[in-house]
Amino acid sequence: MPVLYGSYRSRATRNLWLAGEIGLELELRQVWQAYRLDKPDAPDAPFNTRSRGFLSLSPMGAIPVLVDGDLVLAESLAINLYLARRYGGDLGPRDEAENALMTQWTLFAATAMEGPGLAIQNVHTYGRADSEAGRGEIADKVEALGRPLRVLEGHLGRDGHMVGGRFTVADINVAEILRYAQSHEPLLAEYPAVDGWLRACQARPAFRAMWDRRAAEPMWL
Ligand SMILES: N[C@@H](CCC(=O)N[C@@H](CS)C(=O)NCC(=O)O)C(=O)O
Repeated sequence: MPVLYGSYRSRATRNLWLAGEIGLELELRQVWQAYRLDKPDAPDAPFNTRSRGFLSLSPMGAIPVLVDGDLVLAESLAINLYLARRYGGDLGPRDEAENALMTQWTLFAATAMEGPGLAIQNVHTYGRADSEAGRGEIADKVEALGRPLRVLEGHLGRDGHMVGGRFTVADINVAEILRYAQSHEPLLAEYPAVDGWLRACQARPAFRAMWDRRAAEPMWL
């Protein structure tokens, strides 16, 4: 059985959601991000991203990491593309053209949207949304997201899904990246096709099951 090293409050959500969609049994081995622990370097600290045993799997000290047989794979989006292709049936590509488009949209989201989205989420998470600096930062990041969101609005308005006219790994990868920016509620009002698509993705039972487990995981230890 493939083993996923990670936690529900991390980018492993992408992989856990996908595994739920395809009914793939994954063993989740809990790895805490070091910053979520009071004393990550203490000898009795829970297994975390600075633990020696984990660094031998992930020299970057980052989760998630997938181990499937001899394959050790980092990068959450690469893990999803691999799992979809190997185990996902129609959630993965049906041919090389779909494979290329799934890779394209995944990289599009990772490079054009993840940075600004995470910055918006951090403003909210760390309680800065009501300060002038926080509002200014959000405005900058919303502006940076304008161009990719207009591209997505046109694409989803025409096709309804990212690739192949059906729900695939590309929808999961893009939706999970866009989720960070959702913490700024007014953002998607101008993009009804993106908004409707994202809500539909997040209404799926496999997303809801992942989300409930995430909510049950403590943020800090
Ligand atoms: N691009 C990587 C980013 C991985 C990453 O930064 N993971 C975070 C959690 S979402 C982490 O492990 N941080 C470790 C730490 O800060 O201790 C991916 O998508 O897998």
